[in-house]
Amino acid sequence: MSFARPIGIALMLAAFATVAAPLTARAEMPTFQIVAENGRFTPETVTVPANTRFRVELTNRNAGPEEFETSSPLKELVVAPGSTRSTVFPPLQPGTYPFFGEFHRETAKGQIVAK
Ligand SMILES: [Cu+2]
Repeated sequence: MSFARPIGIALMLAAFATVAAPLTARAEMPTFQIVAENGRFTPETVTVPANTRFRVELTNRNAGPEEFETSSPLKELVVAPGSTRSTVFPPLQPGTYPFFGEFHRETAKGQIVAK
């Protein structure tokens, strides 16, 4: 059917216009995904640009809640099992910033390295 194609394209463009604005806004800030699973974080080392705001997005695949935490700068992000939440970090000086999982302190450890 010859008319189906233009309608399909129009629908695609409409859908794209709806989705494009939030995607563009998110793209402006570097975002780093961390997965909590089996009481650990993956990856355990996250390299971020120094002196730049960035977002950490934590997905929790543990059976229970996890709290992603850094003491410098102070950040606490509680994530329910099966959920993803994010937090924005301020610009960091070059250096290493440890993080840990409050609910799996022995095993859930990592570091943000700002370069
Ligand atoms: Cu805490």
